[in-house]
Formats: sequence, structure tokens, C-alpha cells
Amino acid sequence: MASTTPMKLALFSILTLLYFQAVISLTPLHEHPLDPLTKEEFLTVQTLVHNKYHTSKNKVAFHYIGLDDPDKDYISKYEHEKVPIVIHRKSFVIAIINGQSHEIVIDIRLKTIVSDNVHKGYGFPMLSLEEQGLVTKLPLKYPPFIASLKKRGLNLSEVVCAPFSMGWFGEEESKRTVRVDCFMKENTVNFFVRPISGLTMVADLGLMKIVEYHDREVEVVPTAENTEYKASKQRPPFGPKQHSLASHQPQGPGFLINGHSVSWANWKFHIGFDVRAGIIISLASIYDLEKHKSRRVLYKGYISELFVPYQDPTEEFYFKTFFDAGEYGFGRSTVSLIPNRDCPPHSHFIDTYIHSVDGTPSLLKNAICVFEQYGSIMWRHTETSIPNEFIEESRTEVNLIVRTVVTVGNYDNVLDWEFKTSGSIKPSIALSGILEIKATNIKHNDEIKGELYGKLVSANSIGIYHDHFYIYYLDFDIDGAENSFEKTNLKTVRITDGSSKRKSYWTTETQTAKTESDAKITIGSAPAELVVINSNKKTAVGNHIGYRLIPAIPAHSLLTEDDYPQIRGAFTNYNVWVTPYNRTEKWAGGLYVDHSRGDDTLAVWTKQNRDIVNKDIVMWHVVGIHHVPTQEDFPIMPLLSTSFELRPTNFFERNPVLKTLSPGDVVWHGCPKSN
Ligand SMILES: *[C@@H]1O[C@H](CO)[C@@H](O)[C@H](O)[C@H]1NC(C)=O
Ligand SMILES: *[C@@H]1O[C@H](CO)[C@@H](O)[C@H](O)[C@H]1NC(C)=O
Ligand SMILES: [Cu+2]
Repeated sequence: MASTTPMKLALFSILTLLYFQAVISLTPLHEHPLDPLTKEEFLTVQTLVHNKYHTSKNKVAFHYIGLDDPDKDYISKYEHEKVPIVIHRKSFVIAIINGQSHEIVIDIRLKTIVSDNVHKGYGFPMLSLEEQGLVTKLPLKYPPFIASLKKRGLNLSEVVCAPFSMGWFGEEESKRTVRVDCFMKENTVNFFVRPISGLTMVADLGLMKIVEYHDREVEVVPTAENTEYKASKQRPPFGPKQHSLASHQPQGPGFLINGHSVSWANWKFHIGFDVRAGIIISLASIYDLEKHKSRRVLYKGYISELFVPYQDPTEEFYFKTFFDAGEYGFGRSTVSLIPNRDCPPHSHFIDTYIHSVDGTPSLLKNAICVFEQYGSIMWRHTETSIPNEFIEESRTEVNLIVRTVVTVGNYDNVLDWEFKTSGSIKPSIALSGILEIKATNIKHNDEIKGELYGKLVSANSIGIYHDHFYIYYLDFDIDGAENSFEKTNLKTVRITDGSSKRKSYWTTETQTAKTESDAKITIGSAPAELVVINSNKKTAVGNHIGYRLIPAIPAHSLLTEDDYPQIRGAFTNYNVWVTPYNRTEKWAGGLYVDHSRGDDTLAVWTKQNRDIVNKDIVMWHVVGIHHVPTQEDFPIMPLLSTSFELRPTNFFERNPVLKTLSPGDVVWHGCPKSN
């Protein structure tokens, strides 16, 4: 399709529409090699694996079914061949069969198993939703637990339990086990803030029974008072009042979505989805008005892993060091978006499929929304210095947002990918949901003696200190796959020879990272520009074309590098890493993260110290939030957010939105023109 620019869009919208109708009639929807697996494809995978293994004694548990990444060469061919090429589709499966983790590759089109290997190393696949559900029922029938409740005077019918991954703390042998913690839902749905303290329960997922149980000292269960967040259970007064907004795009949305391929303004990209990663943005290219062509920026971007270490080393909390993608499945934990609440009224929604443990796909409605966001300024200037001429030029900005919400237990992650016509891509993360609360007999700060490992956020309730680290996989292909990584340091120069009235100034010093160790960067220690460049391409004035990373406030793990959780989460040792592209290096915490030992992390791969100059490179960026809980986070937290920007840096010859016009004003029927 001819690339559309903001200005051409209106002009060609009819043509484009006709073109899309033609495309749709030739090829069915969902026909891009990077599309998530369709319902039929999930069923093909299920049948093939079942045919090979399923017997009455032998159950197959599908812990991961996803698209096996097509080779980049093949995608390039798909994009550039003028004639349609056969869409190859393979699936990568991790299934537990007879207690062993099998890695199975399936050719979906040929309906054959291509390879089938048993994982021999440490770690286990993601937990299935079904086993998480089953394990939470175990305590309710476990006599020692029932006795502990009686001792505490708690009502069994009001107990809710949740599974927590256990990590690894140097033990010789690992089994597929989880800790189970229980809570009281009596008089509130906000059970997460009402933990039952003093219990250790370990369940074996293979045996599906409780294998370890201790009852220690008892702290009071925090009260249900002031914990309710359902609107129907709140009492007046309500407020502050929010006024209504009608969103109306008389020309329709500025984007076109064909299956999973999006074209909007000067951008084109593909939205994929994976039960582990969640949303995947691929093949993001921007149309260059001066070069008259679409130019690739990002081959692929997604959240590769999360690390949420709690900072309480006591028996009750020490193991709480979660990896939400590798342990729980970030995609699997994606929830349906609520129209007009999670996304504005003019949003377009995309559904997806999530598979169950028996391999059956089920539809998740409204998994992703796409919408245009208004209200910011793109650029402006008021000029008052020219005699007899007053100039004011301002362009309003319209951005495109792709949004998902992932709810893993108590926390909700609002994940946006924002595209700007000026060439920037801004991924952002916003957290809401409920704190992990530890019960305490303390009701006031004055009673505290010693370390709480958190802050008192309500009477009898400690919000435990923790971090939220997210590592983004960013495979840049800036005008081609061969890229390099440059660090430009800003350094102070002292003037000592009296040549100026100034005593100092700053200038820049650029270094190209030769190998992986040159590209391990702790952001914030000194000012620096971090740029991925294409050293084979220059602008007219001779700058290398590139994209730079503008980070948010950097977050660094404060755990020691020899601490077990940090060995497993070693990808947080730096904020930026750069590796040569390798199809198998997808998951920064390793392929098998549950009970992992840190032998398959980004930190281990980069020890090879491979050459990264003028290569197909991947940038990994860790963004994080150190969370010192406050009272406003209780009983449910208003969004707490962070983001970063990938911004063109000598990628264009000049401001690429210089000739962008603001959208026309909307005339409302029956209303006077507002001014
Ligand atoms: C326990 O909870 C159940 C369910 O909410 C309720 O019906 C029952 O009356 C409660 N029992 C006691 C002793 O409070
Ligand atoms: C890809 O990465 C894996 C894991 O680090 C490694 O074993 C393999 O040798 C790499 N392949 C290439 C071609 O570098
Ligand atoms: Cu938090």
C-alpha cells in the first residue's frame, strides 16, 4: 500500500478504503506471518501433541503455546516480494508430559511435529491458570489449616487463598512447588489487604497437595473497614466530580487496521500477542515525506520479563521475588478492557486467544485497544520581535495509543505503546491495584520498635518495600538491520588559559560500543546520550542516522549481586544492554523462570562479550519503580507511572512534522462554534 502521510490521508482515504477492501477479498484476515495463533491453529497444535502423547494415563499439560518466531530473512522476503508468498506458520510449545518439560516445534501448515526435545536444565515453565486455581482450594480442605483458623477465630467460608511462586534460594533440588497464602474476604472484596499471618504453606503442583505446613506467631488480621473499592459499596459523599466528554471524530479514526496490521498517519506496524509476553509491536516503520519512502525503525518490541522483589527477608515474605512474565505469563494475565473506562469512546478493540492447560483456545474480548489521543502541542512559536508583524504558529498533536491491561494477582499493569507523528515511540507503564500487605499488631508509628520492612499504610497494615522492574526487548532495525550503539558523554571542560570570561563549558565525546561489555550501562551516573545508529547511512550534513533512548528516572536493583533473587533477576544489573540478535535470546530471565537458578539470563549471555558493531543488534532497557508504599496507595492505588521515549536522532533531515497541519475544528450540530 502507498504510504499515507497526515496530509494525504484525507485525500486518499477513499482510495485507501477501496484498496483495503480489495486486499481483504483476496486474502483472509489474520494472514500475516507475525499474527498471533488463530483458534484453528491452537486446535491444530493441540491435536498434534495429543495424537503423539495423550493416553488415559498420560496427560499433556500445555504451559506455553506461541508463535515460533519466523526468521528475519523470511519476514523481509514477505515484506518485499511483490507477489504473495506462502505464509509459513510454526508454533513453539512447552508442555509437561510425564513430569518432563517438552519443547515441541510444530509446522502448522504441514501439520507435523518438527522437533521435540526434553528440557534438561533447571527451572520450570510458566504456571497454568488451572493449577493456580486448583492449588488455592487445597488449604480449605487441609485439617491443620482449618485448625489454625479455629485458633485465630476465623471463618473458613470467608477465606480466599492465592498461589505465590517460590523462587530459588540455593537448595540442591527443586520441585514444582508454590507457596499458598490466605486472606479474609469477610465484609470486603479487598481480601489482599487482609492477610492471615503466621502460616507457611507449600503445595506441590505435580502431586497437587500441601507438602509443608507451619503455624507460627499470630498477628491480627487487619480490619475490613475502609478497604472496599466497589462503587456499589461506597457511601456518599462521592467526589471530586468529573465532567463528561463526548469524543467524536467526524472523519472517522485516522488509522486503518487490517487484521493485526495498523497504518496510522506516517506509521505502519503490526500488533502481535503472546501468552507470555503479552503485546508485541513489530515492523514499525515511519514514512519520510522528503525521501518518499517508509523507513524501518523497530523490528520488534515487547516486555521480555518483570522482576518484583519484595524487601522483607522474614519467613513470611522472603520468597516474594516475582517474575510475572516467566512465572505467571504476562499475556495470559491480560484482562478485557472496559470500554469508556480503560479506553476512550472512540477506541478500536482487538480480541485475542489465550490457551488453557489442555490446549484449548478461548477468546479474550477487548484484549487490546487502539485510539488517537488529543490535547498536547506538537510544536509552536509566538514571534513578537518583527516590527508590524505578529506571528503565532501552533500545531496540535494527535498521538496513537495501543493499550493493554495485565492483572497479575493484586497488581494491574496499564501498558501503552504511544506513537507520535514526529517519529517518537513512547512505551509506558502505569501501575494500579492493591499493595501486598503484611499484617501487624502495630496500629501507630509510635509503637514501632525495629525494622518493619515497609511502611504503616493503615492500622495493622504494612505495605512492604519492593521494586517493579520491567525489561523491554527492543530490536531496532534503523533503516536496515546493521546498526551500532553509540554513547555520547557530556563532559565539563575547564577554561584555564584566560581565553574567555567563562571558566567552564560542556561538550560531547562519542564512543561506539565495540562489544557487549561496552554497552552495559547504568543510567544516571553521568549525563549521556544513548543512540542506536546506522553507521552506513548519513544525513545530508553527514550525521549518522539514529534513534536515541530517553529514559525515565532510572531504577537500579539494590540487592547484592550474590543474593539468589538477584542472580535470577541479573538482567536488572544494568539499565541498558545491547546484544547481537539471536533468535533464541528472547527472555531476559531465561526460558524457564519458575525455580530458575540464573544460568540462562541476559547477564550470562552477554558474558560471551560478542561484537556489536554494525550488526543486527537488540537493545534491552530496564525501567523500574522503587515502591515505598504510602497511605494514598491504600486501599487501592491511583496509577503510578513511568515511561521512556525512543526519539529520532538525525534520522530525518529536519523536523519531520514541519508541514503537518493541525486537524480541522469540529462544528457541532446545534451548538455555537466554541472560541
Ligand atoms: C461464616 O461465613 C458464612 C459465609 O459468609 C456465613 O454464612 C456464616 O454465618 C459465617 N459463620 C460465622 C460463625 O460467622
Ligand atoms: C544464540 O544464543 C544461544 C544462547 O545464548 C547460544 O547458545 C547460541 O550459540 C547462539 N547462537 C548464535 C548463532 O550465536
Ligand atoms: Cu508496587
